[in-house]
Amino acid sequence: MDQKFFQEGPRLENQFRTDPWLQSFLKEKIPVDLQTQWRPLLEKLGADAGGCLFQWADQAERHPPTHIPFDAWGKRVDQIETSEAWQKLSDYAATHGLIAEGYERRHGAWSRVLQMSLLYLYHPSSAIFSCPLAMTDGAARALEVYGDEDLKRTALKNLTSRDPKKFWTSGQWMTEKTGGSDVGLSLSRAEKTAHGYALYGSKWFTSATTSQMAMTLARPNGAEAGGRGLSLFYVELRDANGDLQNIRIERLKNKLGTKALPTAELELTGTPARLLGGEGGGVKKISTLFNITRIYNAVCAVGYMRRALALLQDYARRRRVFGKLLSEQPLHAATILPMWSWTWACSEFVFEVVRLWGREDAGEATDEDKALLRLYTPLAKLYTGKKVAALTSEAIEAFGGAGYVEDTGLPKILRDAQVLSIWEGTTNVLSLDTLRALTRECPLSVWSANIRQQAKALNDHAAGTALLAHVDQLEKTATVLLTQADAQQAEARHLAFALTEISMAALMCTRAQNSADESVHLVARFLLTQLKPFVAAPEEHWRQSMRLWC
Ligand code: MFK
Repeated sequence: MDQKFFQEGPRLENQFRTDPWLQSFLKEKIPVDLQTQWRPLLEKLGADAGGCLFQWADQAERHPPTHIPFDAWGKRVDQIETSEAWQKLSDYAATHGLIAEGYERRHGAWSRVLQMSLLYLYHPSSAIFSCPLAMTDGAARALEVYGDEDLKRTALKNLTSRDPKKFWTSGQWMTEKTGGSDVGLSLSRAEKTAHGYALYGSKWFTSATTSQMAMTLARPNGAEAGGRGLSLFYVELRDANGDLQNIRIERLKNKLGTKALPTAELELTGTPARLLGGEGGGVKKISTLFNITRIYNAVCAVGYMRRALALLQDYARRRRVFGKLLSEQPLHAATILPMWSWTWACSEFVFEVVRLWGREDAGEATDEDKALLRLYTPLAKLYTGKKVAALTSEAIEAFGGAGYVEDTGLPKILRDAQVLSIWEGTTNVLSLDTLRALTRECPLSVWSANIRQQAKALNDHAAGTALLAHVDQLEKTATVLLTQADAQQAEARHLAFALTEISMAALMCTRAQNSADESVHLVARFLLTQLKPFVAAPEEHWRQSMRLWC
């Protein structure tokens, strides 16, 4: 071999045009007139994801935010400086309607599908500007639901603006030292003032601290303990002079990844706030936000899975080893089979959630749609959060040593992907939320009836029979499990995974029925091979684990 050999690195072509799943989904699931209307915008996002967005994201990563607590004369200023590129990512998001598209509702019940397709293309080249966008969208929805007319005319307009000069982002300050998971333990207090409320307390994880506003929780004096005693508040960070309103920034977090995103610890020292939707019920009210950020999380996860595979596919077509291109090696093909299949399955499932969300937003959701949206939101978040970390790990391994070297840009994907199983609720918290959904808004019978209906409509009788057997098995086991407090908790993750995989298989088999796309058929067949009967683990195992290892 030539001593001057240099391996060509992976290139990113137009990320819309070259995305087999998104192209196929658009063609087979979206009304034809909308496809025609959407294509130019998606083409642009796809081109920019491998162009200007990619470059800005790289610059933003190279110039992470800094916290300047004091000015030269000792005055406390608490500035967070971010890069120019970070601002460009924000401006781009506004101009291209990354939030606005969901609220203008130009495409009726399909608006969220377009909006989330834009996010899917934008996110992997955004240095996680997608995180402020997620919270902004959640806040916009919370203002639609709980805001008064004044906030709808002002803050909501800014959050959903396409004008970069008017566009606002929002923070979501939920986590305190007492708990990211058990939010009801929050210690922040709200005192009534002549003009509203003043908030006091520590917020331990506040991302997008450069936002103009935030949604947060605090307990009014005398309110009961727990989540129901908390209230939801609207906060504007700065006054008319640009000074922080009784907010001290303690420090920026030094995180494993998401380095361009400013995440800070804050102290609220009498921060003026407006109550949203009356006192109490704070956890319930803020679930309006976090159910949206969880959908964003899932869209970002499949966006990252796609990005890892785009890079790997291009590389495998350039990398020659043992006399052949990597792309021509059977072991490579076998290795990427599950990676591609799960990416398709996850993408299809996540966009089913988005479709249901769009129907709910447009007031077109049936009771079944609403119930499934409630169940599928935690499932999509928890399942894709886990898969993306495993898949990006496998993908960087396929690059060999290059995957472990910072300046290839590959390790960053793995680091950033890891946050997706943590942020907005860990896998276990989301598994418990799945139980909550099953005991309240979406009884198991609603889910099983939906899957049975899909299975019975299949022309492929073998596939239909297999799906029915898995639903029967799951329902039998889970019905008993859901009557036992400890056992249902112990099995919650296992149950959530099984529900997701059966739902994905049904979705892909249903699509395969009328699909001309070979990949759809391959993924449907692959998924059927992956389903395992849902059997609860012996209780003595986790009880012993608790005794020996907890
Ligand atoms: C991207 C870069 C990021 C940078 C790094 C970030 C690192 C991570 C930082 C973090 O801390 S992220 C963590 C964010 N935190 C969360 O996502 C919260 C996780 N915890 C939960 O979701 C818990 O399940 C929950 C706080 C909701 C449990 O609280 P409770 O008070 O014990 O719940 P409870 O009593 O079951 O429910 C209270 C009400 O809310 C009930 O309604 P009612 O009042 O009508 O009875 C529930 O039905 C309702 N509810 C709870 N979850 C819901 C929901 N309603 C709809 N959807 C849900 N998901």
